[in-house]
Amino acid sequence: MDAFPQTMYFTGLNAPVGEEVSLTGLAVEGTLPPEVRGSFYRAVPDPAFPPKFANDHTLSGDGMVSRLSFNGDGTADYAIRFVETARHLAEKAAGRARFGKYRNPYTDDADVAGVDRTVANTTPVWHAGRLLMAKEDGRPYRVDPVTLDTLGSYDFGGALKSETMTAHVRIDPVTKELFFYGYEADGLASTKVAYCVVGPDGALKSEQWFDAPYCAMMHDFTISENYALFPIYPTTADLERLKAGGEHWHHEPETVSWLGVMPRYGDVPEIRWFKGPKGVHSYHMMNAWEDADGLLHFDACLNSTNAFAFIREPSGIHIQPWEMQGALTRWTVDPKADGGPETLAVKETVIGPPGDFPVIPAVRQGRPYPHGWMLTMNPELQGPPLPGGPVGAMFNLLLRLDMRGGPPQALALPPLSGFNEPVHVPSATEGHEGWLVTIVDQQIGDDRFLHQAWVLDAANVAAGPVAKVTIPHRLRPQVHGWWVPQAELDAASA
Ligand code: V55
Ligand code: FE
Repeated sequence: MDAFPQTMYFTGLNAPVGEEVSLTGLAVEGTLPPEVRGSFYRAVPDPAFPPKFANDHTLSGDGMVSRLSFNGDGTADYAIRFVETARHLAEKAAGRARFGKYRNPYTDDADVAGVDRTVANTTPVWHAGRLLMAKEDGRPYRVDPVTLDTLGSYDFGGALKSETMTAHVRIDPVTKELFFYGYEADGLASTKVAYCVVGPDGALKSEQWFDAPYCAMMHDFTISENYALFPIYPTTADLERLKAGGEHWHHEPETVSWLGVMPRYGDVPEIRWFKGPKGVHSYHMMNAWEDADGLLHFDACLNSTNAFAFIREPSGIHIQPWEMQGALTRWTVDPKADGGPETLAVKETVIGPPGDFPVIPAVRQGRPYPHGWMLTMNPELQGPPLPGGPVGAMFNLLLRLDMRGGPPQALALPPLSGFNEPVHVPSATEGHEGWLVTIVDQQIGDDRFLHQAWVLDAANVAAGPVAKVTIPHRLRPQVHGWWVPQAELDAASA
């Protein structure tokens, strides 16, 4: 196309920006807690060129990596750069899009066949002193955490066999190991999943492959102290459809979901499959944990269908956004129960509201957790939400959930404002819940937006921000972010 399509994916807050900037000395208003010292990295999809196809969407945008640094002297710095993926460089060289549909290389220009087509646009992952920009359709790109220079595609020093690595990794707070998987590990529409454990030194310790029950969009997973848990929801891929130039994903309302459970350090033949309901889907899990009886609890932001219209519609699912049902949902299983996939099933309990972008403190990963935070839509909003993001409307209510049954706490935004996913910043003070940092977007005129970073007391989000930084540049909605404390950045560059 000669111009960006005038669809919701490319207009308003979602209008492409594509400028690389570096701004220093931004003023922090309010009282910045001294503990909020470090960098907030964000993955921001932003297409450098109009797409080949008019029905393109947010998930195809070139990855940009952005850094908001809190300097410790009352100022902040902000920078954003493209990840120089092979794909971005190939398109820049031609001055136009050469790669076609989302995750369908059969729709690419012939002369880019074989070029790595990932856009590294989903999560900045920090582990063992390395910053990786990850997207589930390929291997991550390593980026310099200070300059944001792209250092190249990353395969754990040649050790990784999988062609893909998920954007949703889990880090054990005690062992500091990195747990991840790659699906479609050996190619398009494959059922092969690579389950990987990386030591605290960054060395890949194990990579084991297994077959999923079918090729599903496996966006996120969880670990507990003793298990790895792989959810399979029926958003599926088909090689023949891809070869015919179709969409990578169709959602199948009549197909069952599964939860695969294996001992974290076990062998893949030990995976047990528990049946879940038909047709459901979740992008993000809050956590998983084991109780005193050895039962496993798996807490996910579950929806009655796939949350993305660009997946539902080609699947023939025509419903309005408000017809979707969702809830923070717990699946409980007994990992030691007798039986096989014919008899084992999850026990489902609703434990929270609809919404997405669940956040927990890193120290609670895989453990019981007293509080969790997530985003949702405010049912009492007196005015329009802010159009933007991949579903077309930005979340406008931040919730702090008491997982032990106490009342939730909320921070509501006014009409035409939205939250991006917060990151949690730990506190060194015993008993302090820490802080949240989140970018808030507000529409202040026709195609005019105010973008601010808000710092919130995690225990008291309802009080509103304790500190704010206005970022004097157009920001596109982020996908995910990561907080890196200054001490870890200093240690990595030493
Ligand atoms: C998601 C995002 C992606 C993707 C697949 O938010 C799923 C979910 C930004 O890219 O490729
Ligand atoms: Fe995600």
